[in-house]
Amino acid sequence: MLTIYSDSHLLRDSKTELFGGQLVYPHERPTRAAYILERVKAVKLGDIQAPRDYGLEPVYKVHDDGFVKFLETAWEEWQKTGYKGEAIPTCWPARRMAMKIPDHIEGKLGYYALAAETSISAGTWEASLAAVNVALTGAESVSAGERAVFSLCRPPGHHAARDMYGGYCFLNNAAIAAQYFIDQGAGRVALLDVDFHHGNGTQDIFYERQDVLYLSLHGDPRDAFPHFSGYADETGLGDGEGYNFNYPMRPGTAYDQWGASLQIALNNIKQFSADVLVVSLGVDTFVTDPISFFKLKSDDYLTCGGALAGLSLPTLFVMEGGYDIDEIGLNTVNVLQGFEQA
Ligand code: 6XA
Ligand code: ZN
Repeated sequence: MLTIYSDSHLLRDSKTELFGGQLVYPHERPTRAAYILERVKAVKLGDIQAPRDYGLEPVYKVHDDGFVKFLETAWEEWQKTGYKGEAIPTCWPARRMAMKIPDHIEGKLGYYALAAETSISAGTWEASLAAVNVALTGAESVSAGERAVFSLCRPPGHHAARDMYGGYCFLNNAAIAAQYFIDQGAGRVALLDVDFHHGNGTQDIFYERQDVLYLSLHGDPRDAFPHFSGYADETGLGDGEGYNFNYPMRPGTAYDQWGASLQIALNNIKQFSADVLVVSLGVDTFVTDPISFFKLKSDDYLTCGGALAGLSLPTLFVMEGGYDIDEIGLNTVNVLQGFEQA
């Protein structure tokens, strides 16, 4: 399997994550991608290619103009204030307040952030845009006839909505890739999200559409981030009604139950008769993940990859989360090898 990778992810190296009331070194850190790449090489998964540059047009197809411009200039604006730390939002347009975009960067951060753990730092914009190019290059290779491609994106993307960032995500790599497939003539794209967290951003982007089916297996939002999205009764709106499937699961869920939900999701993808599959691939479902509560084992990722291959669809894997860094390479590449060996 071909892997798309760029060193530009190293530009995203924030020093602060607001976690448990402390500022800690972020779980979403550069060594994640380094360890995955190391495993890709160790098992000789296939060629590793650098991304091409697609510019901003594909980004604007999925994200709001003002949001993109905000991300592009946020770090510069923040620095001009003279604040010493990284850019962290501290106030929001909460219930019954004005939904206006303020001029001051503090206000803009609150307007565009969906959570406070994700600091904006030097290089964040450049790395986020590079991750989009990694996803798009993978999508172009799949469009050109590759059976499956792995886009080793970092930072991740599935929490990034049309006009919101957070949950370690800025631009929605998988959604931008799905839109690219549509623009290349795919009639129906299935976007399956197997990261531990609900991809509220991807759901938001395609919620009123029936050309992109979104399905997500995740920690029940009653217990897990993003808490305010990912319930089973969120089924789509308008034209999109019936084209959004959430499978929330409780703390302690192991592969017996997780795999059963996966089978239901795969059956829904079959019924949809998708032309192409995009997988938002997170391995924070792993038993020892430091921020999650499922109990998947390393071998389960091989089984999962095999099940995905059963759809017999051209497939783009887009990297999302996973924070047990010692095992992230093994677990991620197990999905890809399970897929290839099926
Ligand atoms: C913030 C948790 C962010 C989760 C990020 C993630 N307390 N998303 O892995 O898939
Ligand atoms: Zn996650």
